[in-house]
Amino acid sequence: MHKKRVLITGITGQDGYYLTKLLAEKNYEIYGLVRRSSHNPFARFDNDISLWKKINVIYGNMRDVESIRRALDVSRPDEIYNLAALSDVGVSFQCPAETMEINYHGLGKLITEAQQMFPKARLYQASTSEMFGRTNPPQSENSVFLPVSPYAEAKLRAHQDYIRGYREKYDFFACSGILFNHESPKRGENFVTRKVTLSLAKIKLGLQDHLELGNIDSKRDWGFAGDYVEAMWAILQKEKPDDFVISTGKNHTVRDFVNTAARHLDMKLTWEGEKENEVAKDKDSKVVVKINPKFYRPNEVHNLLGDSSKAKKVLGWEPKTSFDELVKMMVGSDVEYVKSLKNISK
Ligand code: F7E
Repeated sequence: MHKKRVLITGITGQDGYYLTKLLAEKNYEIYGLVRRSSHNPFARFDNDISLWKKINVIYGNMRDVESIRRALDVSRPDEIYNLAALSDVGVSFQCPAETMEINYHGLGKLITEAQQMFPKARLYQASTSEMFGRTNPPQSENSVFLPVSPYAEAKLRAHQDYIRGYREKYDFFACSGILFNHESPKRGENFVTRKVTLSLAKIKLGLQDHLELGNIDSKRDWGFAGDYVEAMWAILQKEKPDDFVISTGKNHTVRDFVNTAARHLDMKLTWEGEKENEVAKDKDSKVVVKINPKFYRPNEVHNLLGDSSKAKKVLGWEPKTSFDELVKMMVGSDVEYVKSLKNISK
């Protein structure tokens, strides 16, 4: 039987890790476009060397059309997953042009080449709930898009011009998953969930004094990245290309996330004060969480809550991991990680 071939951009990120794991189990031949870096780009695969060895690495990046062409030529993909992006929403306000270059024009280069070289290939685009921006929850495939950040604007243009556009103009099998926030122990340390679990683990084990956060009232629909890559794959297996909202249908504030993570560390937090002066104290009245307006964004998405009933009906996809299980998993992993840091410093 023909072994399926896949090209994954952004393979070194959180979702790249879980998708690689899934597709390796499904016996795909895996090719990854990897940006050269003086750091180890495969740090996330460190505990999983045998998985890392399954990746055929092609160096290149989303700015460089020659490298994209080469990646397509070498991989001859049946399926393409475009996970490469500047994904930090807060940072995108500081570098809007770079965000547009990677998140919009990058997909443009990839899909233009792919459609010409491999018109039968199937392409998955990592679209995002950020595109809904200020739209009232719950958000579904039928909701309007009201993006409020450079990140969301670039992703929305990519979604409209290249995914819907190529599907309609060229009959190209271009799909997107409109994924709501998805987290895991492999999440980057700048995203709020991982920042919280890592910082609280460090505080608990005496390696950090306190944690500083921005807007703790914003609400997100947080799921587990390991569940969400199964939806990505399922989207590309359907007869017709389409777009799907992928979410849990439950949301929580950042403050809830902090409280839940603290509970899994046996820390009981008490909140007092208001706005910039709000703090959380532990049972000994020591301040462990403070607000720092430095982490406020120029424009905020306040309330995301996905309705993924279409994914359930058409793909048979449902999240398996609850919010509490997700937080517990991240806290547990960070406690082990922080213990290993303590051993190194001994
Ligand atoms: O922020 C608030 C922040 O950076 C979540 C990306 O994967 O999901 C992610 O985007 C919320 C925001 O994720 C801090 O203001 C408070 O309201 O973890 P985040 P995000 O912006 O929702 C979507 C679906 C994507 O597509 C993106 O690529 O938490 N918040 N205090 C903070 N956020 C951060 N990062 N740091 C803080 O100190």
